Amino acid sequence: MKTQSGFTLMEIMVVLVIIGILSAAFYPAISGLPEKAKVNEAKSRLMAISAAIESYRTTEGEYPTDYLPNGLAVNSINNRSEALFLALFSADYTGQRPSEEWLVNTDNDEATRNLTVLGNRSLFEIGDGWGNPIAYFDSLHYGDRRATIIMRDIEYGDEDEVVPHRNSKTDSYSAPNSFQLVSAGSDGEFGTDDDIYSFTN
Ligand SMILES: [Ca+2]
Ligand SMILES: [Ca+2]
Repeated sequence: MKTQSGFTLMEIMVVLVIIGILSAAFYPAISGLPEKAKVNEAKSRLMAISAAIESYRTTEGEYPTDYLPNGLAVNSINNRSEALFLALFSADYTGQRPSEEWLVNTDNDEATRNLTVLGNRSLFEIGDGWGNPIAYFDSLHYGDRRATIIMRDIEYGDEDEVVPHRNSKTDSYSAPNSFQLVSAGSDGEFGTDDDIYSFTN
């Protein structure tokens, strides 16, 4: 009498169906973890950068400007974020700084001269947990209503615009006497629900 060895087609199919059900059940939990960790990472970066900005104000007497010095930039992309980088990494500034590991340069540009402690002319931005520049607005310039253009990383491959946040009920600017930091969040797009702010609305 022959003994049957191996699996029948039916047995294999049952196993595949079970694997499918288990994957579907656990996928959201597994895939959600890195995103949640990145959101938390972005939030803690915004807090650390905010603390550095307050430190700058304590030592320099005013918030870092979000305007680049005249003639320094070669393009008009990421300028306000780059101005914040220049202020916090200026050779003259000795207060608190964000981590150098957070620096990105999504438009890959250089300044016409070296103004930072890093010893090169790279015009960095401070990035969020997804490698996109964090937008910075100095309250002195909210009223310009000029949209800052932020180049997102090459994975998204295009430009985006962001304006200072306003309270939806009163239409007045949020954080009216200080500054705003904005991360585009996990979707890499400004102006959507997952954006992360340095202030509470
Ligand atoms: Ca840049
Ligand atoms: Ca977003």
